[in-house]
Amino acid sequence: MTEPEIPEDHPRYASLVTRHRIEAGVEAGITSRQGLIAQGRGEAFDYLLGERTLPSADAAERTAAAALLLADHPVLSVNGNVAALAPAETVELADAVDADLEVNLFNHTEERVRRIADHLREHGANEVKGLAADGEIPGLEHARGTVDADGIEAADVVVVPLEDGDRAEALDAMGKTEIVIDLNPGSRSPQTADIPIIDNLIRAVPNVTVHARELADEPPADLQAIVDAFDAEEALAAAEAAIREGTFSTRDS
Ligand code: PTJ
Repeated sequence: MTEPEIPEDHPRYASLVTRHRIEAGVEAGITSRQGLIAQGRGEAFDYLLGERTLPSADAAERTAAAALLLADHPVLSVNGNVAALAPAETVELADAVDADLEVNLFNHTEERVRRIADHLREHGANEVKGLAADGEIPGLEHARGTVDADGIEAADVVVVPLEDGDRAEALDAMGKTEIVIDLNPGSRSPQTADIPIIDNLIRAVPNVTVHARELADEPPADLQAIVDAFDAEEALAAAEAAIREGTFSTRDS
């Protein structure tokens, strides 16, 4: 079924569209097959969260916008799932906060980096980093630690959606401000993050953009106050509580 054929009033419309995009991403050589499994895990957590942006996630998304606007060199890291699920939205966020886009893959192949970069350009990106591969994240073996020297290696703030725990820890050890988008609050990546966003990527990315546009003219001191007031532990705890205490509504599968 192609995207337009899924009836919009289907109770699981958003989930079906998402699945279709991931499937199409695999077929186009953009998303890894492991990306399908990652998507399934994410869906389970999203279901438990009620497939909504929690108030605590919205606060994290606003804080992420403030941190990105304050950054000297922000970079949005794009993997195969991000490219399949939200290419235009990711390009739009990069524009709103003046960030670089860098393809950075867990299962790295040059071919897939190239395809993802092309895909982002088709969705409006100008420059896409990730092909130079002349930098490194120290402490990781070559393929998983390869980045661009003037991209992620030089960044002060990085957005890493759906990141592997080892790499999130290694980026943290480099002293970067890390913004992680992940539906699992128990995952090591959001637990390592300065700003964990426990929300579905497809809701989180556009909402960070909305906040960035609202905050664009705020003085740096006010943006800094938003960042300083944010409590990462509290955000993780709120998401975990919502998952553990949420009422299971009957929804069509
Ligand atoms: O394209 P590559 O090679 O860089 O590979 C990307 C994946 C995602 C396959 C790779 O990084 C991976 O294997 O990730 P993990 O370790 O499975 O972790 C994925 C995390 O993302 C899990 O905690 C999921 O719950 C979460 N997740 C999955 N889909 C979404 C999500 N979080 C937010 N939004 C989603 N749509």
